Amino acid sequence: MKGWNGRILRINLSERKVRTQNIDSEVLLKFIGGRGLAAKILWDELEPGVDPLSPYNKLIIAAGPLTGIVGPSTGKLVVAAKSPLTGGYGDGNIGTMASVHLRKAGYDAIIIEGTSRKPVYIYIEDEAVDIISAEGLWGRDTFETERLLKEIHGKDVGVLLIGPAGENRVRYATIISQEGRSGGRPGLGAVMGSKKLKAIIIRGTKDIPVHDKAELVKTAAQAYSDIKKAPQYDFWMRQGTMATIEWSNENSVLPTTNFREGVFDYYRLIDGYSMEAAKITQRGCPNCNMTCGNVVIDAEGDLSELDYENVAMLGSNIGLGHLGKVAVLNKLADKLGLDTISLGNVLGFAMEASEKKLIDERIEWGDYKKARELVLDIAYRRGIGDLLAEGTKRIAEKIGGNSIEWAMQVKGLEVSAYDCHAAPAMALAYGTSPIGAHHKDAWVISWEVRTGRFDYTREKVEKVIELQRIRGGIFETLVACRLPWIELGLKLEYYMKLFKHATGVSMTLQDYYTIADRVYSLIRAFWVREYKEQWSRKMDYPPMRWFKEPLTKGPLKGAKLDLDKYDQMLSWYYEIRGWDERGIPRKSTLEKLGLNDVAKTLEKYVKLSQ
Ligand code: PTT
Ligand code: SF4
Repeated sequence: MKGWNGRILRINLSERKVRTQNIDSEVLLKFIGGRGLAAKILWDELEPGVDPLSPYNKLIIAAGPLTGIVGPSTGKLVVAAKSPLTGGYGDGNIGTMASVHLRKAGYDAIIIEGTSRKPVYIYIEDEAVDIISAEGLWGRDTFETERLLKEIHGKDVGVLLIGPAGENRVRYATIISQEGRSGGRPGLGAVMGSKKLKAIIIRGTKDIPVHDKAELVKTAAQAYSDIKKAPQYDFWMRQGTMATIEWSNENSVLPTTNFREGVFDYYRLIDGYSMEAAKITQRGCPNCNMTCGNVVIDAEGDLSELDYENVAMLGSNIGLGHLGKVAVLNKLADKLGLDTISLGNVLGFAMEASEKKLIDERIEWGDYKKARELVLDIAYRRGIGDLLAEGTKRIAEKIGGNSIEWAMQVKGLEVSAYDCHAAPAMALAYGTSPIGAHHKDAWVISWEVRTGRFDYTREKVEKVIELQRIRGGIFETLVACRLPWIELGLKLEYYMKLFKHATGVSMTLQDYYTIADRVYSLIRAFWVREYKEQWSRKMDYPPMRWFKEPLTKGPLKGAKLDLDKYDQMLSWYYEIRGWDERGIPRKSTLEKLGLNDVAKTLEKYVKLSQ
C-alpha cells in the first residue's frame, strides 16, 4: 500500500538489538498512524501495571501517512508511552525535522524498549542503526546537545532529545527538538531518560512513497495558497498563538494566580503586542508556511521561542507581568526539557501552598528570582524541587489540606491555559481528554465564548466530541499540524484529498470519525485496564476549584461551575460515545468499532456493560 512505508523499527536498549517489522495493512487502515498506531502498539504490547519508568514501558515515535509529504504543516510526529505523570496513556505532538527524516528513512514508527545500562543515543540512517555512547552528552542541556550532535552528524538530520529534566525523571519532562519544539507533556522525556536514552538522530535519504504524486503536489499547492490568502494570515504571522493572551483576558479565561482568576492586571505587559516589540525572528516546523514560533530576546539577552500557553502559564498564572522574565523561564524549560504548562501549574500551586503555609518554603506570587531558582531545582530534583518534580497531584497528596481541590489537573496531567470557571464545555474537554487535562483534543473555548458561557447543553457535548474527532482523531493520526485548519480556516476536505492522493484510499469525513472513535475507545480501554476497579467517572472531573471558588474579579465576577450540571453533560458524553455510566466503553461499542479483541481482554479486568 502506498502512503505508508509499512515498516516499524524496533530497538531494544537492554539487549542492544535492532529489527524491522512489517505493519499489517489492516492495522494501518483501522488506526492510520500517529496516535492510532501508537495506542494500538501500547495496548497490544504493554503488560498492564508496568512501572512507566521501568524497562518494560515502551516509547513509541509514530508518523502518519501525511507526515513529511508535501502539504501544509506536515512536519509533525506523535510521541507516546504509558505516562509517569498519570499512569495512563500519554502522548504529545512535536514539530521536527525528525518527522520528515523518519519517513524518508523508510519507517512509519519506532518502538524503543528496554533500558540501556549507560547513557546512549541512537543514530538511524535508513537501514543502518547505531546505538552510541552518550557519556559526553549526559547532563547537558538540549540546545547544547543538539549543537554537539549536529557537529558530529551534520545539519541535515532530525533530532529528538531530552535535557536534565528527562534524565532526572521529572514527571513532566518532555522531548525537545530544534531549540523550542517540545512534545510529550505527560512525561515522555522522563520515559526516555529512564531508558538512559539522550537522543535519537535520524537521517533518511529515500522518497516517501505516495499514490499520486502529481495530484498531491497540485492539492498541496492550492492549500498553501489558500492559507496565504486567509484574511488573518498577516496578523497570524505577526503574533501567532500569542494573540490569545489579549483574547483570553478580555473573556476572563486567562489563568491567573493558579487559576483563581481569569483576568490579569498586567496582561498588556505579556501580550502579543509586547511580544512583537521584543521579537527578532520567527521559526517553525518543516513544510509550514505559517511559522508560529515567535523568537524574542529574553531578560538575560538569550533567544526564547514563545507561544500562548508558555506565556500564560509562566506569566499570569504565577503573577509575573514581565515578558522578558517570562521568556527566561520559558527558555530554561526548553533547555532543561520541562513542559511549560505543567511547570507553570506547579509554580502557581507552590506559590499558593506557600501562602497557605502548607509548605515551609516562602515563594511569593510573581517572585521571578525564586521561580527561576525553582525551575532549576525541579530539573535537578534539588531540595523542594524534588517534590515539585512530581506534579501537582502527587504534591497535593503529600502536603494535604484541601490542596487537591486547587491542584489544577485531571488524571494527574496539569490543565492548559484556559480558565473554566465560566466554561463548562471547555471543562468537559479537559475532563475527557484522552491524556489528562490538555486542550489539544478539544479547544472548544472559542466556540463556547461565541455561543454562550453559562449553559450546560447537549449541543456543547456534541461539539466537544466533534472537535475530539477532528483534532484528536484526524490530525493526530494523519499526523499534521491542526493550526492551518483552526487558525486560518483551511478546509478539512483538503486533508481528505491529501490522504487520498497519498494513500489511494478514499475516505469521507464520516469514515474518519469512525476511526477517531475507535482510537478514543481504545485509549479509554487502556486507561481502564491500568486503573481496573479504581476507575470511576470522577476520573473525568475537572479540578474542584472551578466548582467551589467563584471568580472574585473581572466581568464574570461570581462565576463558577455547577457539579450536578457538569455530571449531566458527562452522562450525555458517555451516552454519545457508547460508554457506560462509569465512562467505560460498552462491550457492544467495542465490537461495533471492530475492537472485539479489546473487549475480550478488558473483560478480564472489569465487568463490561452490554
Ligand atoms: C503541547 C504544548 C503546547 S500546545 C505548548 S504551546 W500551544 C507548550 N509548548 C512548550 C514549549 O514551547 N516548550 C516547552 N518546554 N514546553 C512546552 N509545553 C507546551 O506543550 C506546538 C504547536 C502548538 S503551540 C500547538 S497549540 C499546536 N499543537 C498541536 C497538536 O497538539 N497536534 C497537532 N496535530 N498539531 C498541533 N499544532 C500546534 O503545535 P504536546 P510543537 Mg507540542 C516552546 O507537544 O505534548 O502536544 O504539548 O509541539 O512542535 O512545540 O508545536 O499554544
Ligand atoms: Fe509548526 Fe506552527 Fe507551522 Fe503548526 S503552524 S506546523 S506549530 S510552525
